[in-house]
Amino acid sequence: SAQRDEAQSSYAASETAQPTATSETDAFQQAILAKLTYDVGTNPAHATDHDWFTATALAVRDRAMDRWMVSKGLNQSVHKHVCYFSLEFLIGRLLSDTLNNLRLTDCARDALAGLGVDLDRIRTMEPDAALGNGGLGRLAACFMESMASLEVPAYGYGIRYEHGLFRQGLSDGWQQELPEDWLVRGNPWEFERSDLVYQVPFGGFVEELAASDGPARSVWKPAETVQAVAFDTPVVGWRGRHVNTLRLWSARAAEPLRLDAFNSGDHVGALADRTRAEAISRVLYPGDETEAGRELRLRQEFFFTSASLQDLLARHTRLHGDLQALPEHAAIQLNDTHPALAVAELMRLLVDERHLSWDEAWAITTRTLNYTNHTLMPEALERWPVSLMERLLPRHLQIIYHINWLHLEPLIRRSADVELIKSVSVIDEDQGRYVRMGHLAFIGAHKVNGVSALHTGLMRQTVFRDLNALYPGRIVNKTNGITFRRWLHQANPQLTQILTQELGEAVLDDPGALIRLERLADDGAFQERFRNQRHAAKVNLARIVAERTGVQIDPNALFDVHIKRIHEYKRQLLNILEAVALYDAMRSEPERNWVPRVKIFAGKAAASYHRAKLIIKLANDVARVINSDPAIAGRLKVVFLPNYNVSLAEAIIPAADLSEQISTAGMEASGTGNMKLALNGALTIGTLDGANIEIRECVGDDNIFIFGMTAEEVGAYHKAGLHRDRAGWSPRFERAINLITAGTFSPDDPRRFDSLAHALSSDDTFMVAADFDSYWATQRRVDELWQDPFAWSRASVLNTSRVGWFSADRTIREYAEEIWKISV
Ligand code: T68
Repeated sequence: SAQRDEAQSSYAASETAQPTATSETDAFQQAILAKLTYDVGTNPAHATDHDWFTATALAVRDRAMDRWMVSKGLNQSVHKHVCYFSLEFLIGRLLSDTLNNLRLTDCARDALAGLGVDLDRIRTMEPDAALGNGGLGRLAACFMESMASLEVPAYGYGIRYEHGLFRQGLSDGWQQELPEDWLVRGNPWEFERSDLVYQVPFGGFVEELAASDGPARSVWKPAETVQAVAFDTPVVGWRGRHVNTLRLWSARAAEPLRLDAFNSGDHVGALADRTRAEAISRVLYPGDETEAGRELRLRQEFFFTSASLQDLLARHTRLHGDLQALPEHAAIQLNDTHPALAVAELMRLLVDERHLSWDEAWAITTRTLNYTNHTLMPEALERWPVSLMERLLPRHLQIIYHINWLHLEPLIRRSADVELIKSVSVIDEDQGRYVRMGHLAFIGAHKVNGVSALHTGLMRQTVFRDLNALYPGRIVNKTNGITFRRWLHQANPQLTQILTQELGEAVLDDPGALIRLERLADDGAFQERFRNQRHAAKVNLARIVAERTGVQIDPNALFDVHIKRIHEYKRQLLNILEAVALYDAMRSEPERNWVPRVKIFAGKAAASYHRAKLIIKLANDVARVINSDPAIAGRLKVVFLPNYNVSLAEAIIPAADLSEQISTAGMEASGTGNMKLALNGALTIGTLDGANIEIRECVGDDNIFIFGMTAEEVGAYHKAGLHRDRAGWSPRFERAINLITAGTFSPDDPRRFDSLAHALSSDDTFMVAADFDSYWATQRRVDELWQDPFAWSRASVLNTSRVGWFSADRTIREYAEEIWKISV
């Protein structure tokens, strides 16, 4: 009822409000009110903030519809379109994004204000669409926005998970995974296409049918069929010029229930088949610690791959007829190997269902598919047990074997080295038999790409070395990018305002214009505006930190930010150890002129990744002790912000002074947070890894803090076995470890972190000890620069001005030109 009172008084306010400024605002206000009444079914007197959000989203969505229809027509008639296959789309909220791209933000703000409603408040009512884990899923979302903005005709294909990435709670500093429920209050952006349904078969067996007039035909007799129902979301490009479609599949059982069982009293069992079918689109990334979990994951992969390919073929047949022309009309991009079954499924659809010859089908498949690799870490390369694939997808296993045979046969014929044959085979037979999905994708693709220059080079030298020699030129680099519309214009309106004032509106359309900011880097007055804007963002973040953690932080301190998934290779542990060492140093030399610093961590650990969860607990334990120690007088604070997501990132990034990009060299394929932070004026402290290397090339050596071993040195270190030797530990590092193992931060359980310390001394795979001293020394250089506000601001401005190249628009243009052969 409090809410109702608030709404009522808002309504009263609206009656006395000034007449709105323009007829556009007026019209928009009427549209919102109409949505509130006719679609939400309430009125201003009773509307909750969420009701207002829904009404506003629906009114905004209407403004994109005409363009969507035009774009769809265009997408279907033009020469070629992209199908971006991704098991993840980490979208976040859409209201601000859509308003911004339609240039309707001010109009909506005024229209709502006239009704006594605050746009900034109701936009927080929208739940994040968290249909992804991290960088890979966010990249897909940035690419979708960028393709729409560049008017590249595209469909995104994925799964409409009912539950996205878990919500992270903290209980006494331990991560808790809580279910996420983004759809419970409805989703105003999507359109259910109840009659756009495909049948996705599973299991059963393959029958070989002898044909009188040719070779035998294979007929798959599946045991089970699941329906894929399409849900479409319009993806509005910059200035609303083009609108693409994100098509997500929801799983539905062929039969809603077994009525006979239900009527005979088995109310639960009657729904068992339905539950099993619908499990496919129930959750993002089902736990893969159990056999059942792994099987569900494979079912998800096949489900969305098959439905998407069927949809593409149906569209192509309807519009163009001739299947041979598919590669001229569509380019499929496989986002990692999760949709790699597309190689076998497209072959099956073309050969078994459309009766093309193998060779014709193979030519179409390999000219249509492309594959993006996002990791070279052996444990992250997807492999499926042959036995599981045989049970779930018997026909696909046959096709994969045949593909592999045709691929290996020339090598066998010329008596190639056995080791070579083993290394390029799609089947890994070293210990048990597995299908290597990366190899399958590689062989079935026209182009294979890495996501940064270093990563692509390592692809050629390591995992895909022999395949690269067999198929020279297939591997290309496409360094990642981010959409500036979300990560600058919308996440940081204050900075954007400064940019447009100085560089003109053109900077909104062309990130290349940012470089003209360089001339202001040394301008004291400009620097002050730049700093003021940053200060405001820091005050805002300090408020969020206080609300969510109870910790008070000083916006004048250096905000040192480490935000990303928690993973050993990303080395949050290295950062925490530096905090411990700094704390130790501050206590022993309290009189020194220490730079006030706030270390801000945020990120989720995989539910089954116990060591990563222990690192979260360590961060929280260290934070508690440091934050409450009067001896250091608040000069160091450590905070762990729970439930990191896209929306929280939008608040943290504009407020970051220092960006932690400290992965073990050679392990982070690219990183994209590094780009977002640099764009918003943070200085990077980082290793020569992933896109950090290219960021350094753009911003210049003097405006980035590089430390640690190179990828090559890490390789040599491993080879020499030095990571198993604690002899080289520095006294400072040793002291930091000893403080932790002495229970300084965990008096309730002094042994809590022994396993972490032990791992560092017996097998420091991630080079935490080896890189520590260099990291420490570099952090002290950071302190030094911070004490010179002019020099720091100069470097900060230069970061913003020099990273225009990392726009996803540049990346998408490169994909379009070199991989998709689509003119932009
Ligand atoms: C990330 N990968 C890379 N994977 O780690 C990062 N994996 O360097 C890169 O910038 C980014 O991709 C974009 O290219 C991931 O995010 C996953 O999220 C993932 C999910 C499921 C299975 C395996």
